[in-house]
Amino acid sequence: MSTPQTCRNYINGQWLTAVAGATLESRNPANKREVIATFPRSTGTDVEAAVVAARQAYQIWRLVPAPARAEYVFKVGELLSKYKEELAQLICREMGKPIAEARGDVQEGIDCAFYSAAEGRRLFGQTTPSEMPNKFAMTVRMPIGVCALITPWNFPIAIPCWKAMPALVCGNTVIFKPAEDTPACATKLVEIFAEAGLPPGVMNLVHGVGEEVGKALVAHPHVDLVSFTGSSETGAEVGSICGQTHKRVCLEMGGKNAQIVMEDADLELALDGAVWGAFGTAGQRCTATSRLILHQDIKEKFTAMLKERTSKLRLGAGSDPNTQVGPIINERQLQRISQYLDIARAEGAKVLIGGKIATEGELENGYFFQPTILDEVTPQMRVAQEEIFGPVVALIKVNSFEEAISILNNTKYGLSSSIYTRDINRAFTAMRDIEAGITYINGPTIGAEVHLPFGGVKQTGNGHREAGTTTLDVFTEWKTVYVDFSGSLQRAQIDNRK
Ligand code: UN1
Repeated sequence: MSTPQTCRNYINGQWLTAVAGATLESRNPANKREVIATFPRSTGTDVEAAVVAARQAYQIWRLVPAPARAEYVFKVGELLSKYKEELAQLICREMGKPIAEARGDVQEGIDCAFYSAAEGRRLFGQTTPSEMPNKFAMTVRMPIGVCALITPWNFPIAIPCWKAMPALVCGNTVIFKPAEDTPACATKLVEIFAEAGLPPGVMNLVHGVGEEVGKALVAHPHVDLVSFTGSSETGAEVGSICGQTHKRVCLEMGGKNAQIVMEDADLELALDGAVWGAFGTAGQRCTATSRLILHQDIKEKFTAMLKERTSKLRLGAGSDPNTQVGPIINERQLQRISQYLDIARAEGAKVLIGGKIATEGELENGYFFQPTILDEVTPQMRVAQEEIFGPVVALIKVNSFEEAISILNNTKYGLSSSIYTRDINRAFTAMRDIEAGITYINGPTIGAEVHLPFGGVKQTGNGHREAGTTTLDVFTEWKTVYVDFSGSLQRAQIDNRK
């Protein structure tokens, strides 16, 4: 066990302890005795200092040409590549995901850096003809100001990158509030931004508890935008506080993603997708497959195949290259998953495999939950409606394609979705009729790429899309500019009409 790392806040280019001095610690979820890091339990005073720094820096940063701003982000991408292995090992120890997935988490950050940096030389606006002669009209993107980025622990590098990189290229300054479970990952990431040479105050980091630091940031009158990824419950609070002052807010929240397997599907392929979608990252992705909607003709066969494959999954610490399913992030989440199993049993679902906290051998030292399949689930059950965020998948039997789509849509969420079929007509009909921000045809519900829009419909989000070019609409405001070069007053809607 190595010595715990001491994390600090990063405000106005300086590494600082919290003014009130209290600290918290993060632990290895595969070995709860191992403290990974201590970090400041910041208060409103630290938030205030970060907001002042970010506001001041904004007045300079917004005037740096976008291609020059983007060069810093490009440099961050290079440094992320340099430190990829070190970061992946840290993710493994602090968040718990298997090492290959941890490398993927960093890779997503690298991809996002190069994609966002290239946008610095575009940030396209529009020109549009005016209705008046000798008048020019254009629409340009303007930065918004100080952005608070509140991020979860499940992608401790990728998700902060999705937010911070486009925010900075667009000319905003940033205050990053990472999840309490992954402060060391966040600190290393901000060290990299600092090493890239960003001017003081452009990127700030404030550690602490969501209820304290997150809330103070969201409510602060000089924070102009909040970008939040997390639970729907917290997202609703964030949204309502922002609503009081019409603060810009981008919310990415829960999912209850389903994979449909039709009777004509390639079952081996659908099986690979289901196992990866449901149990990858131990089901702790907002895009995780938590429902499998199976056509009655293949239900029995597919269920047997799934059970067999699930029984062979190797649970363990993420640092072990043989591990396929890592730990659950903390005790609270582990208990939450366990409670959903009690609910499932009480509702009449059948636990086909798994269903318990795993404690065999070394697993006892961490927070592990057995990969679990719930059978005989009906669409109204809570386990078919609520996000569990663990390695638990619910099987629902259907008689037809139409029923499959209707059950898939029957939740308050709408993030990711998937259908396995060889029928092109059904594939396109599904693409049209599924109510979700993302639909995969013959692929699992996880695995979004950074250069495409990411987000969901219904209660998954509030209409925004991160990633892709759509993220620019989150981090900029449109300004419409009219230039009248006629030298006289031209009255729109009046002087050009008889
Ligand atoms: C999340 O779980 O919040 O599509 C993001 C995926 C990943 C991102 C997941 N690229 O599964």
